[in-house]
Amino acid sequence: MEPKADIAVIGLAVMGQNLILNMNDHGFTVVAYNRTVSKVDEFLANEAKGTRVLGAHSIPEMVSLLKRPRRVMLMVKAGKAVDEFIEQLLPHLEPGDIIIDGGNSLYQDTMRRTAYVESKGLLYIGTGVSGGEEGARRGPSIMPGGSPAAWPHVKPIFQAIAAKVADGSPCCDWVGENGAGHFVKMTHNGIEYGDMQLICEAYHLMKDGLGMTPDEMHQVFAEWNKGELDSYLIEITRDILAFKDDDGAPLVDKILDTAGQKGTGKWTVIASQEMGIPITLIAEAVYSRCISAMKDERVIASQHFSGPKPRIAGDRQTFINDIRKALYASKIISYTQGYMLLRAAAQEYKWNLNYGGIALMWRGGCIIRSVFLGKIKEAFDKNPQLTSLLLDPFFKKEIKRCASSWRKVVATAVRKGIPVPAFSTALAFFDAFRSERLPANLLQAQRDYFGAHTYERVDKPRGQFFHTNWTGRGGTTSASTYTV
Ligand code: 2AM
Repeated sequence: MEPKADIAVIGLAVMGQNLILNMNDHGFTVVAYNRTVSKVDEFLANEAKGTRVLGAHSIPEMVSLLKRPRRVMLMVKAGKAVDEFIEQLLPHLEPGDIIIDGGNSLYQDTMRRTAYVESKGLLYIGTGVSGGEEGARRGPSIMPGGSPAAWPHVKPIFQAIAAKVADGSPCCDWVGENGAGHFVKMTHNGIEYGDMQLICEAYHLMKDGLGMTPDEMHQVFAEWNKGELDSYLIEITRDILAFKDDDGAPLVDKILDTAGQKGTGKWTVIASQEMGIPITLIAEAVYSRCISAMKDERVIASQHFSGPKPRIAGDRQTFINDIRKALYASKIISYTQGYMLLRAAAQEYKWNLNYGGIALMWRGGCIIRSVFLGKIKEAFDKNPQLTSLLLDPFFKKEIKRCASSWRKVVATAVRKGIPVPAFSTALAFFDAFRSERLPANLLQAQRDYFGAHTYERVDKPRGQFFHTNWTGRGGTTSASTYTV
């Protein structure tokens, strides 16, 4: 019998199962396989009952069911499970076959695996898949990178199952070579951390500063979701605030204030440190989760220190509007920083990233999907060489429109003792970025004073380095210049 399956999916956790059902809905024949083989039969007897999905009980059986070139997608835990499956698959596949990793793998791992699998004559794709369970089932955002020759064979499946924007464009396109897809997915997750933290700071200000109830805040988020902040995360926040526990009280108030994390935010910050890119807002978002997790220490500290009374005087609606603008301006900064990171990575790894295309992939299906990303797409469509989102005429105008509210919110929060690390770091970044002159002249003097690290001068051409014997005691020898 001719093999008839279009693709195999290994890994029957919720994301894998939902992707299989989504592929099935779009007319593809999928073979399902899992390390714990009993899950294959369970899946066929339950969720996949009545579908075209085939089950395999071994890798050779799975491979025998696939059309050529064979497409095998891993939806397993990131890390060693991916390497183990690659090793198990290689003896059963042939040159030209394609291994796809759809998990949240670290981009450096994907770079290594692409080179390794290509060295065996096969093709490799590492792809971000975002949208959670619901996205995987109804249309995720898919961000594939790896071996370019693999893309034409995977494109029809991925673009069929991906989310679509209003004009029908799929939220999936080729990102770039080796680790580019996973790098873009990682950056997406970092931005997601930032978006969530910004919403939490707005909530904190409304709750403690304005003394609002969850129902009142529900109304505010419902209103915000009709304007420039229209997005999935604002929408779910609206719904969370209205959700009642069994006793009729708001559930959100009963949830312990300690945040978890799985590491993609941290990876984004590590990458930014390695590349010297200030993604300050994402970094604050990661650290805010860390502070939240120090619950026991916070409880003790709260008994030692009191702060100002948090209640904010003045017209409530006016301040709510100020918070909305502060959130919006901070969000513009966060995406500006995220795109700076993408640009630096493209340069470092020689990826030809399509920045407007990335905004389109994030426009629908994924957790950060929003109307705002449509505006980012427009900005890069108008000017693909745009170096900073802030310099796009639309975003420039928006930042200017929001600036005074943004300052008012940050200043008020500081006076009232309400922590707003993401709002305030965004504002500090903006003020630094728009400064022709920063105090780093003094910093360079300090470095030269204690370490003879040399400095450049404002009255001499760039690239000439000077050393001063600041104390009269040191020598005239400078340390060789280096950058960190
Ligand atoms: P399992 O059902 O056999 O545990 C999410 O955890 C998915 O990744 C599941 O399909 C799980 O398979 C798989 N998985 C996790 N760790 C694995 C490993 N070390 N090797 C193979 N599959 C693994």
